[in-house]
Amino acid sequence: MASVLILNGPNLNLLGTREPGIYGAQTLKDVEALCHETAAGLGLTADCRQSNHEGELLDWIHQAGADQAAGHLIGAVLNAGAYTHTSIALHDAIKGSGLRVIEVHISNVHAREPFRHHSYLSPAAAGIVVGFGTEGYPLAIQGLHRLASAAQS
Ligand code: CA2
Repeated sequence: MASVLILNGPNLNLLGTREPGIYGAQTLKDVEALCHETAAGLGLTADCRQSNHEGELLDWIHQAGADQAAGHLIGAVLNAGAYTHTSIALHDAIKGSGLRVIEVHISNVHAREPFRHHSYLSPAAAGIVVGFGTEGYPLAIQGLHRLASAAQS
């Protein structure tokens, strides 16, 4: 069975513990359960990971590119947190690995501080889901599945 990789970056382990007005009340565990359920409905398994370390995210993206090329993975849903706005390294990893990535943000970053308006990842992403709260994750998995299926046919 093919899988979908769900990557969450820095501070997303704090979901549901603070700032519910911005990020909602669901914990990361709740979000991951939603991803497992969505993936199962599409005949996929979800591999959910979170890291506060840029290098670990880079390593996972590199490996995922190889897994996608081998046909084991349809791509990744990536909420890179604040690295979205700072990391040329993540941009280069997505491009260099060939990984199909849907960029997700729980909040509508464009309605927030100006420093959140620019993403280094968007030009490398296959799609973007922003501002749907944690429902953005199932939406991104569904969109990724459709893109991957279309690429096969
Ligand atoms: O809206 C999103 O999903 C973000 O990627 C979340 C990042 C933020 O830096 C991006 O600009 C937008 C922050 C994740 C931190 O999450 C927390 C959750 C609860 C309490 C504190 C932080």
